[in-house]
Amino acid sequence: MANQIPLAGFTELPPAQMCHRAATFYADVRRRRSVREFADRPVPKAVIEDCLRAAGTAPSGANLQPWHFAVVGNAVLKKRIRVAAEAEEREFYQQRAPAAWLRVLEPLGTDSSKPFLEIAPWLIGIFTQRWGNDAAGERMKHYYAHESVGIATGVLITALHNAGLACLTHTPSPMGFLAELLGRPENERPFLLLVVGYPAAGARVPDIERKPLDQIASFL
Ligand code: IYR
Repeated sequence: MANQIPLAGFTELPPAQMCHRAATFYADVRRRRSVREFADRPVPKAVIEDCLRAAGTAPSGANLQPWHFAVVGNAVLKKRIRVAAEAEEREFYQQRAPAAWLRVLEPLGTDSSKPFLEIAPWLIGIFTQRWGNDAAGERMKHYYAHESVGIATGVLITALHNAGLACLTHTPSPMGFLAELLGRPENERPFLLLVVGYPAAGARVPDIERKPLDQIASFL
């Protein structure tokens, strides 16, 4: 059994405060929207670093922490990513996407043009490490790698929103070009590209709704 230490840092709240905090948190996160129109204003690197630290606290299979965040602020690299992503997206919208897929995307008003990849100050390429190396240098499978990276990404998105930033979970498909442009090793697969910054002045978003509680949960 691993060395066990006392659970430090857990704080139980009185019920009234617990209710208040749960309601306040919901009221805050429900304001989050995926944004596709970004301002070109800079965002301090230290904020991104702390949000990534928060993401790195996510639970993961066997605590193997099978994620890598490749952060891009460099204009030349952002341009390369835009060019490569738009090439894939043109293929997607013009040929690859089945009609049913295009139909559900219609309300979002997306197309193959992705100027935000150059305009937003930060792009975060999120990668899943499907395997790693153990202490002896042997290849070691990462369990629940995809689930773990999904959870960490959710923490990251929430941390960015909490810091007063907007983001977009962007999934140019296929994303193989990202691993290549960002020089990631062969044990990693791109999970998604998170576009981060301030919304453009007057940014607009699709008029969409979230399912109410009784449609997303059941109490048995
Ligand atoms: N990757 C494309 C298409 C797209 C797919 C889904 I699923 C979305 O929720 C949004 C877009 C694009 O980024 O335009």
